[in-house]
Amino acid sequence: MTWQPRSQAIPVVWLSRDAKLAAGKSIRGGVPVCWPWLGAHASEATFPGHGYARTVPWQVVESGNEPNGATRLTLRLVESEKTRSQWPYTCTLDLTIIIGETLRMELTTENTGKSDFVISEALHTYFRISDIGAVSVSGLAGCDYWDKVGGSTLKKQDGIIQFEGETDRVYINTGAECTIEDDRLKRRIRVAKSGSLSTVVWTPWTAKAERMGDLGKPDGWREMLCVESSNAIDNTVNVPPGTVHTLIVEYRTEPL
Ligand code: TA6
Repeated sequence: MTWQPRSQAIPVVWLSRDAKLAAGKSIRGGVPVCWPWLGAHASEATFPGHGYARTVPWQVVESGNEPNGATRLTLRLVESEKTRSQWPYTCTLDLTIIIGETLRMELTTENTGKSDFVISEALHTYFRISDIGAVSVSGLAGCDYWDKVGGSTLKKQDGIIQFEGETDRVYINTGAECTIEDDRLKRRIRVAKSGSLSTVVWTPWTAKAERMGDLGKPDGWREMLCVESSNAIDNTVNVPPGTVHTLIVEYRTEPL
């Protein structure tokens, strides 16, 4: 739900002061696991947005210390009648978190059944920034993206990303590392990834933040920015029987 390496005076992964920690409710902040679909379900309007993984119980299957002193934790999604009713496939979903001066997360889908299935997914990470008007994101110049604000339009990124309003973009066909440049906090956050060909960049801005109501009054939304390593839209992933697919992120900070 948050991450603050010892070298940092404030968290790198943000948690809303109005986050609601209730069973079945997604947490506003941290790293929501969006799986086995990102966004609305393709056909079932009653199924939860961003899949069910982030609102069902997980169990700890392994924990330990890394040689460099980091802590390792592996969680496994617990299947149930409910999950099987929304996802009729035999599979496991594990999340390995290695937390220390860097934060590494490995989201592993294993198809233990007899038929292929297709997933879309994201580690929907909320990063702590000084102010949305003072940061930029580099690394996606030249990439195609679906602009989700006011519909869905395919565009191409020109240079760095700066923010002047609601921004909700799915960059496609890119394995690129992104960097959040934060002049006021004098820090860079590097967002490296593998097993991911999409990156979502999102800020709700004023009106959507008001509607959502859990980003922290009066303008907690200004202190966060989502850069989500994902596989979505053109980059959904087919997982054949007996195979494993892993999406990996690694976050680190650097002084600016
Ligand atoms: O990843 C961006 C997005 O899809 C936005 O459109 C916004 O809905 C955000 O996710 C948060 O979604 P949530 O279901 O957590 O409220």
